[in-house]
Amino acid sequence: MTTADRKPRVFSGIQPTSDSFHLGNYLGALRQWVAMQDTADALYCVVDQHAITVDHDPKVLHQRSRASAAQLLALGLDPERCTLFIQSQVPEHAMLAWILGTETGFGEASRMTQFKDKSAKQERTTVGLFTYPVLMAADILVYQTDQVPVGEDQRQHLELSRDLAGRFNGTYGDTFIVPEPYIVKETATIKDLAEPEKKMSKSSTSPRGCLYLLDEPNLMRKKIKSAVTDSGGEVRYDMDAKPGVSNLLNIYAALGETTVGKLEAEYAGKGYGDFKGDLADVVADALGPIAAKTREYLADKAELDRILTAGAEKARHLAARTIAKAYKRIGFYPPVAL
Ligand code: ATP
Ligand code: LTN
Repeated sequence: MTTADRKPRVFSGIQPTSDSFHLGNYLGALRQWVAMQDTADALYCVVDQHAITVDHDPKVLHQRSRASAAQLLALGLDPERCTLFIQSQVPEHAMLAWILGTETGFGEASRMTQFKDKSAKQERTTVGLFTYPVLMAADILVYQTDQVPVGEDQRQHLELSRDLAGRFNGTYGDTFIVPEPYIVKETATIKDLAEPEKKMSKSSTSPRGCLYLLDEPNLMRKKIKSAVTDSGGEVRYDMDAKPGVSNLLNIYAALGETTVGKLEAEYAGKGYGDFKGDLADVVADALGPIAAKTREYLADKAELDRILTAGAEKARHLAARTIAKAYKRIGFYPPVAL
């Protein structure tokens, strides 16, 4: 079979670092994950090994990995149509990360902006946080991935993955597919509702800035209605002059299955109040049901474990093939069977 005959391989990951995903995760990445199940051979991973690169509590991490998987299922991932698993259940990621670390320049890793941001916020910075992007490259390359759906903030990490694949292939012979980023322009960076010059993030300093998928619908409404808008009451898209309203327009267009242009026309002559009131309903209607569905998946522990184990087994089969190839190219002995 040639590349043209088969569905593209898609891989992406999300960290279990909060009790709930947020609207930025959803519009920037997770919505694409759901859609790509039908067009691609998709693998999705809860990357718990990335989550320990900052301080963590083992019990909380374990619980959040489970809650993350349940949310992904509630959002529409279907284990019959994609492979969903937890990173630590597939040791091949860490095996490849070691190899790729030896291909990564120290200066190259030092230029990663996420490392600079995150290490500045930590009391102690670890080698693990520094090599985080190398593990991410391993996640992607170990599955011979064609496309990686992520938000804009991950573009630099993807560039590193591409460089490492190309470098390894150049030195040792063709081993890895060089992956492409899949970033949807309109929702590539959803902004914080209270500080629209920053990206929406769980580490938002304002309690109303980040809209969580598991928030109560009334809280979602409140957060939208209290979102910072700009001076001048006009509902018009201009990311530089009106970042608050423009961010809300992007959110509305994405969740309401419409376009920014149509929304501008619809709200011409109306104030921010009407616009935000309607958007509050759109958000609460679209995201409101996710919490109950998540609780349902969490209530059946045995079934959730079954889904995740089956996913990890499928993923391991694929990953082991790449490891066998890479080990041979490097001059390693093959891993012994247990
Ligand atoms: P943090 O809050 O520490 O920045 P995070 O919310 O970005 O973490 P991740 O697990 O790092 O969570 O990201 C998961 C996915 O969500 C990634 O593909 C990332 O690009 C995307 N993403 C995160 N925040 C946003 C955002 N504000 N807009 C668009 N996409 C986002
Ligand atoms: N660093 C990513 C999470 C992540 C990831 C990946 C995304 C880890 N491994 C592989 C895509 C592909 C982030 O979203 N912060």
